[in-house]
Amino acid sequence: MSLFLSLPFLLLSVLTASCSETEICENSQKTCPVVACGPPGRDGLPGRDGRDGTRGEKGEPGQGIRGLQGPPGKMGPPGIPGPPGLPGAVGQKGDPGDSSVFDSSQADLGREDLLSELKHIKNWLTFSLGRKVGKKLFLSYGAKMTFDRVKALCTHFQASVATPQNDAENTAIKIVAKEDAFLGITDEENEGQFVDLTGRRLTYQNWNTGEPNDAGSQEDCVEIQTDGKWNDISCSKSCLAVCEFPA
Ligand code: FUC
Ligand code: CA
Ligand code: CA
Repeated sequence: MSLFLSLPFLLLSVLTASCSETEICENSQKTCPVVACGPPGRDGLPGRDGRDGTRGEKGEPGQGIRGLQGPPGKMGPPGIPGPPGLPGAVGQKGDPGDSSVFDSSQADLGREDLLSELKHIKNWLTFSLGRKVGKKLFLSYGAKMTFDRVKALCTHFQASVATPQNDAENTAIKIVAKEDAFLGITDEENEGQFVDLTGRRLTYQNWNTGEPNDAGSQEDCVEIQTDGKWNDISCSKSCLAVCEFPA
């Protein structure tokens, strides 16, 4: 074979060799026309991260050292005011007044108007706070204290410790007192002989069954229970203060 004749064959051989060694067969249309594709290409780059998975369960508590104590909490509500103290000593006599200073034009209300206004205010107070029976107005102080303190409190307000003299008064005290309250009755002087605070023997009584029993030989005061019945108790127990006012 002459060199001239063998040239096309030689060219085809060179072409075939270069194609099978260098081209990657990605697209069937780009493949080499004659020779089959070469070995598989190298691995591509890794894909992007997937989406977050679902939340796992709560872990066990840690065992690290305990944190510092937090700041103190908010202040609680104020307590109820204590009973007023005992009245102080009477002061010295003041200087005489100067009637020329009095300006009658300032006295808008006449005596009648003032009395009428006072009556209204008394009615409001009785309606909202107390119970009136005859000439007695019963008012609760709303706080519990020993018998001595109840006596001092009622005296301070020019009143007496509530002392029922009939069923109507006993019911009024029961309504005013929302808890067990002291009555103005004791047997401190003579055991078993109950008297009011002026020393008079009782003309009305409403003892609970089995009372008075002087339990523990220490019961010389009297409480009215929420059902209106009476029980003798220790004077150092704390009960509601209920006073009776002249009305
Ligand atoms: C009854 C009363 C006492 C006391 C006691 C808890 O014995 O007579 O006064 O209240 O109960
Ligand atoms: Ca007694
Ligand atoms: Ca008793």
